[in-house]
Amino acid sequence: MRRFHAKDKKATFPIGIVVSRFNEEITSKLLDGAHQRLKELGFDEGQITLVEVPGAVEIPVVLQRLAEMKQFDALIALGAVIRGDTSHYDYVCEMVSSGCQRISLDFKLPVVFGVLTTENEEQALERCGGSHGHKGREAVDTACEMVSLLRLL
Ligand code: INI
Repeated sequence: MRRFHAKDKKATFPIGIVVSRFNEEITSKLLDGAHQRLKELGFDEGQITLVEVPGAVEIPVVLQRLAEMKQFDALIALGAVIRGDTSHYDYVCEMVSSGCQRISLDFKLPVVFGVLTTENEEQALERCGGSHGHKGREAVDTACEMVSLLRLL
């Protein structure tokens, strides 16, 4: 059996992050955690490109632009979609999730989905440093593992 497993987080590489401002009290925490984790892993500021967009719906087109630049080994999407009283939530979730996947597959590039989709703000807070971990930090670890894995295969 040939088995591939890449948990090595030592390599650093150019990485692009797209963060949305909608629900900024949440997305700023996701970004802070991701940035802190990148620094812990030895990334320097010159390797990190950050782009802010208004809402999660706008994330994929910027990922597409970054992917077209062919300068990044991985991209991370950070956002927070919180259910409201209407069906808008479902449209936003569908647009951002399918858009991120499309960019990843079209460009053969890891696009880490660090977009929270929650029923309420409390659930979102639990996922950025609370009882359910930190999805910003975890997004960085996933990016590193995927870059290493794709180099192995
Ligand atoms: N954008 C988000 O990132 N999170 C949300 O919870 C959200 N809600 O609930 O409406 C949201 N809407 C804005 C959307 O992403 C676009 O910016 C807007 O529709 C303009 O295209």
